[in-house]
Amino acid sequence: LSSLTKADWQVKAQALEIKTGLFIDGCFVPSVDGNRFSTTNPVNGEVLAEMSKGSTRDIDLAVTSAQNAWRDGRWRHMPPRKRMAVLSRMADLVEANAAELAVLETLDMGKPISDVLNIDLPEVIVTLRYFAECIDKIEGTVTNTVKDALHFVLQEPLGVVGAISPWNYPMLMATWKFAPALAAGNCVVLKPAEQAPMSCLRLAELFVEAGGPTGVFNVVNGFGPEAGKALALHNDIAKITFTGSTAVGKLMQIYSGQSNLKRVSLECGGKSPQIFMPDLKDLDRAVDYAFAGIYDNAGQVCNAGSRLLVHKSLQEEFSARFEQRALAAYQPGEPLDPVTSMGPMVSSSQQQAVLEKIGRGISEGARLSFGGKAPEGLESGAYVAPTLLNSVTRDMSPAREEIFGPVASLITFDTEEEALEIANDSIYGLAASVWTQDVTTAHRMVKEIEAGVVWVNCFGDGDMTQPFGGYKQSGNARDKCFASLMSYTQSKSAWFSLE
Ligand code: TXE
Repeated sequence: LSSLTKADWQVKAQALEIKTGLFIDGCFVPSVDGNRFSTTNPVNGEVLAEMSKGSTRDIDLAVTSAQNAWRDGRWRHMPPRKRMAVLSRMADLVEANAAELAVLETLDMGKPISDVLNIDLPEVIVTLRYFAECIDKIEGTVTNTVKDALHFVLQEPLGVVGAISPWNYPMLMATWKFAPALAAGNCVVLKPAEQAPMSCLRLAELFVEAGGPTGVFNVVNGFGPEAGKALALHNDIAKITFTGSTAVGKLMQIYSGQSNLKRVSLECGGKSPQIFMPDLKDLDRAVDYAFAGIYDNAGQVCNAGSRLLVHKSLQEEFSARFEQRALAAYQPGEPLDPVTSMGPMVSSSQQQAVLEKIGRGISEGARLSFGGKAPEGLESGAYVAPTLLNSVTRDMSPAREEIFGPVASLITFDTEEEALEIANDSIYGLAASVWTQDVTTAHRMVKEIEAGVVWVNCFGDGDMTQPFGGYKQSGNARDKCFASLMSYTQSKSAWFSLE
């Protein structure tokens, strides 16, 4: 696929067959009331498809389908190696259908096609393979107890899991949820984000094509306050797994309390600091990570490294190289063109929100180094040019609020203590990085930073063994990793009297 040109991808986009129904019980069905919503291409605002719009009744149908599958055990009682084979085959099918999935994602969300091919899809595939491989590694324990008893602890699936996913990595964020949930033996109802509803339908269909039983994995598109809320309030959902804004994450906990006290796992927003200490080894390398950390996916990343905490002695050189290198690497363009490294925002409302937040930062005293507007020639799309706000202080809104766009805020510091104080002065705590050559400084700072992920001398690197999730209001869950799989299980203690 790497040899395809923009024209080739445009031909594929023209020929695309878009599934628009809800995926319930292994079939595409219209919503009960026949309602639909338009999904649009953020490059030009054109309507791509009229998607079935699920509401409470559709969620009920999907949950019933998943409950039936759960009760008759068609998935959880399938031998572990067979379930492993299904998820592995699904990974193979994702690979085989990569071109189609990439076009769906690019058209719907505006993400550059080369990002989908080189980042999103390989990660979807590795996530499926990793959790497939984990299936027969789930073990219980036998505890060391008194002579007249035998005590063992089983890890069992929860039941039907509701997954609510965001639009920034539509397939990948959904896969981080449904893959471990399915691997643990649960059934799933997924509610993707309404801004990018197309690709997850195909994933669920590929699960069935791979030999997954019908009813085990259902997808209901629809709006958050209708379909999402109905799912989170449903009494037959054992757990809600959510990625999205902190505000909606809080609602999830309320919905749980208002219904059946379902488990709630949350992966929410961030305001991640990238800290550049004065002794860092290679400024160009640090700068390259710094701008990739904020401009990848046009900044629509929960762990985006949106606060650049730069030691005063480095500021001038850092800013100059950042501008020069970032603008060479990130030029917004047509996402179907394989050379494009930055697409539009997911929607024009997201674009407006980002531009407003930049304007607010400037009115509070931040200095615009570059960007800050829609790039020239691309005004008809939801684009925001890569932006650097300089002279930001910790009380200004760009230092405190998630912008979720390609906007870096540069804040300077004098001492390690001050850097840590600024880094931790946030309601969020998803990720952070520290750049230093001094191993004791690095260890000290890793310990002091309030974040679920801390990178040292890099940003965003990792693999499937890495727990991904936040401290504080960035959430309470950890995606990826074996522990994530176990969070879709519950323990059962079996105590045998031997007397
Ligand atoms: O997220 P929402 P939005 C942040 C980012 C962004 C902001 C708003 O700052 O600018 O959130 O984005 C569903 N009951 N992140 O509005 O609303 C919704 O349909 C049940 C961070 O798109 O949180 C979607 O499926 N569900 C982030 C999902 O929640 C509801 C990714 C996320 O939507 C609901 C996305 C409700 N009442 C945005 N309201 C990250 N951490 O990666 C909405 N939803």
